Amino acid sequence: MGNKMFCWQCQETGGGKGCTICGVCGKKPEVAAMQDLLVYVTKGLGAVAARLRTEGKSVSQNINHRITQNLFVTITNANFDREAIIRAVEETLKVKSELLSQLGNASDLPEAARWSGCRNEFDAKAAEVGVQATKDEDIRSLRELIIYGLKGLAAYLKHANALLQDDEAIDAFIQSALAKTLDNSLDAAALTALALDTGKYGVQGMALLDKANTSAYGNPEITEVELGVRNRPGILISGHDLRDLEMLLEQSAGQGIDIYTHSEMLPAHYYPAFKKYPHFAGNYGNAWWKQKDEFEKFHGPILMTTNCVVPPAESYKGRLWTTGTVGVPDCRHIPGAYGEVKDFSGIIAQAKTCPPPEELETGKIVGGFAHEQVFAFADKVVAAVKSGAIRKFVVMAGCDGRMKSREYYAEFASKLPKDVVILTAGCAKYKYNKLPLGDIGGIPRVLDAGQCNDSYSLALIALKLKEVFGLDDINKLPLAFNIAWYEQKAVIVLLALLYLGVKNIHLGPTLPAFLSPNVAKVLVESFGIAGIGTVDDDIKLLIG
Ligand code: SF4
Ligand code: SF3
Repeated sequence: MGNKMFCWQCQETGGGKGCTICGVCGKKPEVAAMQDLLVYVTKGLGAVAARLRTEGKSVSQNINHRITQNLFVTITNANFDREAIIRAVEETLKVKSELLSQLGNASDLPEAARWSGCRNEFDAKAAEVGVQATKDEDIRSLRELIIYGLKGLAAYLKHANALLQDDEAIDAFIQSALAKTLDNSLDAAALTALALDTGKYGVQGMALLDKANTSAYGNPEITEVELGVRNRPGILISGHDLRDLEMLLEQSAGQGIDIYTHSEMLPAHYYPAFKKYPHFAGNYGNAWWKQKDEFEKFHGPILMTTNCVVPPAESYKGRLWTTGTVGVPDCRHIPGAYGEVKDFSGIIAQAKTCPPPEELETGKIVGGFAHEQVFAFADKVVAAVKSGAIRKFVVMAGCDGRMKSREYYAEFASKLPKDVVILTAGCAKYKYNKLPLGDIGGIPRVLDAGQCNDSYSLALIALKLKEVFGLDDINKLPLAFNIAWYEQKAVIVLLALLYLGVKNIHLGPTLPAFLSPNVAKVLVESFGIAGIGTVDDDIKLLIG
């Protein structure tokens, strides 16, 4: 091996192959090592929990949550705090040893399930258990595809859990899948089947989160969101956790400050429940990768509830706060376990001492086109398709990122024929949601369903259209998929779409480095997965 680290889980991985000296995201080798170890011990805990289940014993909610939180911690741009990750490893080893004592015979479990060690042994162990510990490139590729899908699924589950929604079947699946990534008897065919099964639970996980969000906050509705700023100090909240936003809005009401959303928190404005707060001011800035510049100009404190956080500049480090699975060394962390009310008084107090944000832009954008809202005007959409006013829909959901090659998506959106509608979700939309793309008979040409997890809404909309048009196959709809990916939530969305039978998905700006040539071949041959080409060629190919 000889590498100081090896990580290839995101689209921006070093040289398109793997980060080996330091992460392009800013992840240092010593943090990467503890993330590798956390994944390893979490696989071990999953294997022990899966065995307990096969023995007919119960697995507590605490264990379920520990596993999903650990996986979430290791997602790209979530946690850069080595100490916090070490504590997670220690806690995992502790609960694992308690569970092991409940098992009759554990000697046949994989080594990850039986291993224990103390802090001074962690680095040596981490060096043995990373991605490259699996020698066969196809097995390694499939194991990582599954693990990254599980990380994305775990993230979505964690948000549902925060709203007191659990689904034991999904946790049981995650645990058994983790165990299977340790099982050397499983061949490529078995692991390919497991990857597709992960997609099935991805759909279930996103459905659970959809239910959690809409039952807590109502169904998203068409909403205009302010892009400008007010003249009072503010707190900027980023990431995907709506429960954190709710608590922050409640605690900051009437305090002389405003709350602004950033990046993936923008869709919070679409929920009826948050509209009652007059200090919920608008959305500030763009996708995650511009945060260094934009956080500087915000002047007030920033709360990161999930990924994507970029290691901050010294100039605003003192204003960056984390909570949940996010961690940044030297930044303040707001604790709070499942079901607890977090205390945001510190960040609110800091906000009051700060100047108001600097204006980045003015105007409004519109969103809120989640399933119920789109179903409400389905007649109009169907009529527009039948009359030919809408020729096609293109799903352009997913992630944004810093690579220049992503300009492709802005160009693709602007060059699309005027009778094509974009369906989007996730932070990918920032490449085109502020372009003047107009509407078709009152239907905006960019329909934003929400966060990346709300890609579930796009799937429901597609299934609804299939039903309305009386089609037997989702692939017969006038619908193309041109998805931008960056981190592991996009991996679970992709696996979910494959499970739903969607074919010919274009994935860019590059295909994952973790797909070996043989695994990529299976995805191309069985599902028609393809990369992207030039904008003009792809418009011809996808729109005709
Ligand atoms: Fe590199 Fe991406 Fe891993 Fe960060 S998450 S170390 S950029 S592959
Ligand atoms: Fe964006 Fe990180 Fe993926 Fe939720 S905030 S989509 S990249």
